[in-house]
Amino acid sequence: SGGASFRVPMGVGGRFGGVEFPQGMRLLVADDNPSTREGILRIFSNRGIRVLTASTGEEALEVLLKGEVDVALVDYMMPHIGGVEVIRRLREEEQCSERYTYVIMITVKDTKEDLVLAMASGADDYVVKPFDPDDLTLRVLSGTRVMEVQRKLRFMARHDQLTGLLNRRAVIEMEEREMARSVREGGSLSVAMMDIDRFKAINDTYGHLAGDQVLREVARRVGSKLRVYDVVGRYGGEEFLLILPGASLGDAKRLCERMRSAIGSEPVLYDGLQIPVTASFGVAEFVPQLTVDQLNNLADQALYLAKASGRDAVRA
Ligand code: GH3
Ligand code: MG
Ligand code: MG
Ligand code: MG
Repeated sequence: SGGASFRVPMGVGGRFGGVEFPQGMRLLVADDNPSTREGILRIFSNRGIRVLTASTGEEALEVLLKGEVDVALVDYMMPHIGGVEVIRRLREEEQCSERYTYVIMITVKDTKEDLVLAMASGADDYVVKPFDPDDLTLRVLSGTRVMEVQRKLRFMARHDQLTGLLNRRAVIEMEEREMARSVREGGSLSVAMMDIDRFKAINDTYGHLAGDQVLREVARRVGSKLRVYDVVGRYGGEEFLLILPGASLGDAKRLCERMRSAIGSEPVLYDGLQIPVTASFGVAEFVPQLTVDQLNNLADQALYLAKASGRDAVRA
């Protein structure tokens, strides 16, 4: 087969040249044959899908394990690490994450045994060389649809629907990641627990829908004061957890002061009502050996001090 394994088709992109892929999709083409790679690149160029290439199994695996590819076309026959092994290792890694890559095996082998082996190793689909560009386009399209659903589900699993912030699980995951980074790189890390003051009274006075609007607006005001690397999530009902990488205790207190003042700066408007709102903050600095629970407990204790001091306050 060699260079002839891929014939440049008439009118590349063919009848399905007008196919629209979901936005922001990334495609990996892993094949040791340069002309196959070029042929596939041509099919998908200027089609609204970003294409990366790999010429060895090792390279393919490196790209795939970063989890940044949506659909991968993986050649069956590559020297050293072949396609079956690439997919097998990818699937192994994916078991301990919430990521998934849609994999299409490219093969010249079309005996049942080889296809069974490819699919059993974790491929979602296969194409047989020499393939028809329209056929390949449609199979990739089908893969991007699966990945779009996966993206939506992943987003929903990590975000709070009311405020659009990270949810409790996702913000704790970020906290764990930043704690590990701080241990590794020795940088400062602080966290803050923030809680809206007398929120029950807001619900009781103005109604639950007004309370929801206050939650959304407070989330927006906090978000507007965050630095690029800061993260905020909805930790509980009207409680938020802030992760502040690089911030010493003093930095974190100053940051929270800015947020506190932004939250209380003006009333929240809802249905012609003006609802005054304030929040209290408890700040804690991470030191190695602390667990997530211990760190959050320290922030919680500081929050209690802020509440006890009369609320609308920051304490460490
Ligand atoms: P404190 O200043 O001590 O924090 O008083 P508080 O009233 O804010 O604290 P408490 O924990 O007693 O009340 C929290 C209230 O938040 C109770 C609960 O009904 C309300 N809440 C929790 N989640 C939501 C939500 O999603 N929407 C609305 N509207 N209310 C919520
Ligand atoms: Mg090959
Ligand atoms: Mg409260
Ligand atoms: Mg509370």
